[in-house]
Parts: sequence; structure tokens; C-alpha cells
Amino acid sequence: MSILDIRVLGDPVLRRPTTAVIEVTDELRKLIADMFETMYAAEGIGLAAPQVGRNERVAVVDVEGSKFTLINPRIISTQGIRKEKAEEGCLSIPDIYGDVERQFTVTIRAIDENGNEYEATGSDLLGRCFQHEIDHLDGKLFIDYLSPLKRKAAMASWEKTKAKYPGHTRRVRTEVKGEHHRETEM
Ligand code: K1U
Ligand code: ZN
Repeated sequence: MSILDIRVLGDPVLRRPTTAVIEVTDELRKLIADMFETMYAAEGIGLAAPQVGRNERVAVVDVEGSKFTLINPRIISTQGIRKEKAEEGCLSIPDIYGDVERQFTVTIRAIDENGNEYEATGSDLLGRCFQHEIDHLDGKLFIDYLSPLKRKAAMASWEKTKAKYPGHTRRVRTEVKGEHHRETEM
């Protein structure tokens, strides 16, 4: 398995719509395994294919041990009208956070890495993560939901941060130091 480079804000791949997966191949399973490894190395709870420069309609999620592979996911229902505002971050916009209002509970239909269709219902952080990852597959980012004022402030902050990511690339590596595993960015 490999840790992949993460594309950051400004890379056009994050704004491109993805292409539906026709067949779950070994090559796709390798991409999924690499995406899980990259997500864990970056200490995220989700990761979508465009974030690693790919255009397949695929994402991975692990919220408190509830692990999902999302191939061609779509939201099939939102239970009730309850919405909730909470702070979000994005592995492709490091160090920038903002409050986003989303459905509290969503049910998705997707295909897993074995090619089997399944449905899953997620509330709270899991529901939020499903929505955040499906947005990535449609070229949408959490900053798109911020008010003009908050978005302007977020972009001003990003202007200072983005120099850390030449070529719109965030390199996450797990480094072994003595007995400790440490995350480093290069
Ligand atoms: O897709 C991504 O950029 C991953 C992103 C997913 C996400 C974060 C917050 C709300 C919804 C979806 C992250 O994992 S950023 C890391 C993060 O914010 C976080 C990490 C652990 C627990 C909670 C949030
Ligand atoms: Zn994100």
C-alpha cells in the first residue's frame, strides 16, 4: 500500500466532476486501499478520489471505526428536516475551518470494494462526512457553503498558508522516530 499525495485548493482536479465506476477491478481496489492508508496518515475521517488526483466516483470514510468504501455513492434520503451547523475542515484545505449547515441524517446507496450494492444511514459526524465526501465527487468544497464574509476571511487565510504546498500538493508521510509514529508534512 502507498500513501498518496493530497491535492490542495487551487488544483483544478478538485473542481472537476467525477466519472461513475463501471467495474470494480483490482486496480480500483488498490486505489481504495491506498486512499484508506492516506486518510489515516493524514488523520482524516474521509477522503475522495479527486483529493488524490483521480476522477473515479470513489471515496472512503472511517468515523469512529465505522468504515465505508463509497463507489458511485448517492444520497437516497434525508430523514426529517433536521439540519445542524458544525465546524468542518478538509484535508485539501489544511488549517482552514468553517461552520457548515448540513442534514443531520442521510441515507446513502453505494457499491463496496467487492462490487456489492449497499445502503447506509449516518447521523451527526458520519452523516456530515458522507455529505462532505459526496460533495467532493461533485467538485464541491465546504468553503462554497460559507457566507461571503466568512469565505473571504477563509480565502485570505489560505493565501498565507498555500505557499506550504507548492504544485498544489500536500505530501503526508508517516515517520518512525524511536518507538513513536509521527505525522510529518514535507
Ligand atoms: O474529505 C476530507 O477532506 C476529509 C475531511 C472530512 C470531514 C471533516 C469534517 C467534517 C466532515 C468531513 C477530514 O477528515 S478533515 C479532518 C477533520 O476535520 C476531523 C478529523 C477527526 C474528527 C473530526 C474531524
Ligand atoms: Zn474535504
